[in-house]
Amino acid sequence: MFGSLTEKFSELFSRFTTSGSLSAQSIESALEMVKTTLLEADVPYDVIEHFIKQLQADLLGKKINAGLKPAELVMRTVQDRLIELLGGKQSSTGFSFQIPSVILMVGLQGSGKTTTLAKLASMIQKEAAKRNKKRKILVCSVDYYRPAAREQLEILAKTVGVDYYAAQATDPVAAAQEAVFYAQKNHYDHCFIDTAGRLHVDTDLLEELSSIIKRINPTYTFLVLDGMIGQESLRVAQKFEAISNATGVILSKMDGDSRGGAAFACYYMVRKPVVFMGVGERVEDLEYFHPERIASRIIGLGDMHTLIEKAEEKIKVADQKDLQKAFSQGKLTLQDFSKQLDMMSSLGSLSSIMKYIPGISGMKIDPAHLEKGEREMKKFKAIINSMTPKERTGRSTIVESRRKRIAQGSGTMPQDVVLLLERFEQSQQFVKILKRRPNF
Ligand SMILES: Nc1nc2c(ncn2[C@@H]2O[C@H](COP(=O)(O)OP(=O)(O)O)[C@@H](O)[C@H]2O)c(=O)[nH]1
Ligand SMILES: [Mg+2]
Repeated sequence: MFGSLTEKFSELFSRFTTSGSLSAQSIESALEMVKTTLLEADVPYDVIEHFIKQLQADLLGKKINAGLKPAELVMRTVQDRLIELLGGKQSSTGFSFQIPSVILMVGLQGSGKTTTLAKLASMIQKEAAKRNKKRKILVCSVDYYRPAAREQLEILAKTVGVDYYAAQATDPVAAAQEAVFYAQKNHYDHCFIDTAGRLHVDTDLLEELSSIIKRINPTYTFLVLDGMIGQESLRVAQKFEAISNATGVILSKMDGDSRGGAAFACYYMVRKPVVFMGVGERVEDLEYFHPERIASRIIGLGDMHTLIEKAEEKIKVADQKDLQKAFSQGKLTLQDFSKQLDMMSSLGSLSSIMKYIPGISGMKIDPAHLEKGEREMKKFKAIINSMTPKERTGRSTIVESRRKRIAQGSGTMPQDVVLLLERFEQSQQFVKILKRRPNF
């Protein structure tokens, strides 16, 4: 996501570790590098100027104190200024939607409004479920320009389990009004309105949106911007912002090739915080945009907070408990080992987990290595599945002839079975060591 930015920033800090001093000259050359990095990430020039000037003033005025190495000082300064640029420190609980509320999605065609709407609805439900609550959600599309647009939302509504409202009116303003009335009458907690976009911002579109906003007076208006198109999306945002007084921005498509420029400059250019970001096509691919965590990711410090949250969400409590039991008893079976592998893969591919881990996020890792790791995990799963329950729980030893049979049964080679058993052995050792640690 912020791959190349992270890589460059990590490189920048490592320079200071080796040189060990913080002279005016070393600061100058470091800032030059920051500038190039940001230009490559498609950050608008005036945002870069502003950022560099701030860093310059901060760094040149600073004295090295005994406790802090130059690299750490530079890193902290960049981190502080970056957090500020991305929208400042915010509450760590993320965004909470008031009840009842009307939520309007605006943006260009293809920016991701409809998909993001479904993601938000799903997120609201999940957050409520964590507190044993249920939310009544209605969604409605007033896109009368693309024939399939409303159908797309209807299908997504089914997928996430919320109600879809098909308006009688075919005029977008009247249809939006109708949906909001229906939601009020039927006591919905949240009513989402999806609007039509255009390929470019034109007066027709802006007038239509203004009329909708005047008529329904939404509680929240989210401006959805395509994170992949960098600077261009920011110009679009400025035009939308003039009419919509949006609550905030949602950057979509921050997975893939996004160079991060839009995320970097959005708050400065549009004066609206980025609240969420889309990181994939599935309904669960939505994350809060915490400036502190994003700054941390960009400068290569990773984002353990988000990784832990993902883990909590994706891994079944029962599985967590089983493993905890295995750990506390200091005994791990192949069955548990297989569960661990499942947990890893439920979090995503190795490369997608990596970016959250401090120190690794900025590193260039050979994709071939990662692929090998993923292939190995799949093989291990298949091998464990081909074992008998007794073998899986360690009640019978796996002799050579069984190794061959297991390999055949799982479509692997006998040496793969040996490798798995070795890895498992290491894991067992690890669990024993953990058990010896107090407070575990
Ligand atoms: N990779 C990726 N694709 C996305 C994301 N958000 C939306 N898309 C895709 O972008 C395309 C346009 O999305 P859509 O919601 O229909 O845009 P709309 O015209 O603004 O309603 C669809 O193919 C989506 O699957 C995202 O966060 N990541
Ligand atoms: Mg749409």
